[in-house]
Amino acid sequence: MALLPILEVPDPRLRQKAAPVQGIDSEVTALLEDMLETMYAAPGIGLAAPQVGIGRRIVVLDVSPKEEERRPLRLINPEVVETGGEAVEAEEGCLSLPNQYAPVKRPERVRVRYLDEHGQEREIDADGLLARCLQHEIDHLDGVLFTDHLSRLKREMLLKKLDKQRRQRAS
Ligand code: GNR
Ligand code: NI
Repeated sequence: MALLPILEVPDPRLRQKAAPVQGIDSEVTALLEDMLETMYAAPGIGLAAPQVGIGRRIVVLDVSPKEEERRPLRLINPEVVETGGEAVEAEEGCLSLPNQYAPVKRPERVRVRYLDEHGQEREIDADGLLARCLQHEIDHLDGVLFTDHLSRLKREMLLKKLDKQRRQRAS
């Protein structure tokens, strides 16, 4: 197991479209475990492979509120196959934009199809935080960040705050 460095904006690797996983070998299963360890340590509720510099369609996620009751999800080649409900707005953050939060409007429900770590095809029907996190992570696989869903003004304000925070930490 290993902690992986998390890339932050404006790293261009966060903007590349990730490639589908062809076969689930020991390299992929080791990466899933390293990503989970990295996500829990951050701490975060999701992590996509491009955030650790790997351009593959791999996501880990755990939205369970209690540290003692971990519910890790390992998703390979995940895709949203259906959305439902209303578009709902809720606060998002991202480990690649540390300490920056903004409300994002997304469909309330999603059905996601993916391969599990054994290569078995599965589907999840999600709402609430899980639905939001799944959409946020699948966006990362396409080089999309939550700030892309904001108005230009809100995005620029958020990026300015990130910049200011970095300059303050540096001095
Ligand atoms: O830890 C995270 N929290 C979060 C909160 C609301 C919506 C999405 C997320 S995902 C984020 C971790 C992360 O950056 N995943 O890509
Ligand atoms: Ni993120």
